[in-house]
Amino acid sequence: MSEHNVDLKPTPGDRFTTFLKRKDIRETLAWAAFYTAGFVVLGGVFYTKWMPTSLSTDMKSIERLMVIFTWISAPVCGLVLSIATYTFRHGTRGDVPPEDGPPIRTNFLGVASFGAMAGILTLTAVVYGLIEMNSASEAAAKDAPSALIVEVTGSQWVWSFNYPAQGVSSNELMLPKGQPVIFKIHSVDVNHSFWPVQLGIKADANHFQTTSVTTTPNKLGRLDVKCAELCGLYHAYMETEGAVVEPADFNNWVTQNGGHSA
Ligand SMILES: [Cu+2]
Repeated sequence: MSEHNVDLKPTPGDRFTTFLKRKDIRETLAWAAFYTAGFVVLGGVFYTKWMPTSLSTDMKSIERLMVIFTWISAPVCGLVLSIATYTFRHGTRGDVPPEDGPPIRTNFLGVASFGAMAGILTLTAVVYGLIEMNSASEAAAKDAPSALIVEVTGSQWVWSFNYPAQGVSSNELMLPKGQPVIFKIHSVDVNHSFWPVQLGIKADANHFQTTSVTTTPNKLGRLDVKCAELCGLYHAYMETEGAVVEPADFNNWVTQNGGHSA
């Protein structure tokens, strides 16, 4: 009877249990849990604190997206870092390298579970991104009739803004709170990228085509406008400021700059 038992091959479950009992695997998994937890906390608690102030719902949804993507990538990053940490702590030093371990690419369970995990995480990211994008463009279409039009021109290395309905041009981006705004963006030379940081939007500024992007500022505050496309020697200095202000203050600004309230 006992001889029979000895001859039985271990089931996949048995092999997995033995695998989990190994000292190196336990240490690696402990490190993986530690790093994963670290990235989950980092993404959920600190990222949003370090990000610029949010002055629109688009910026809020970008923040949420960053947090969710950080959480999705946390276990992958945790696993890679844990293997690196284990190797670093126990790696052999000296002239004679240790013998290779068994190859992981022939381990069906290992390859299948890694593939499935990567697939599920990537699909989650893609689907979530598409849903966010769709709801943003739905909102843009709904807001279009009441929107303020701002023509944005990128040139080496200055941003300029034209408000056609108000008859005002400026190098600072002034926006009234609560009104949807459509940016019509183009470049007079090379490719730039229009990035009003606190609004959570970014769009290419090209020479031969006008791109447009829509958002609604929902909070008062300072705006930083930067170029997000490497566009030459002074690319890093291609920035200007602006503000989201009360509608009455916006109208005053328009009149002070020789325009008329639309
Ligand atoms: Cu630029």
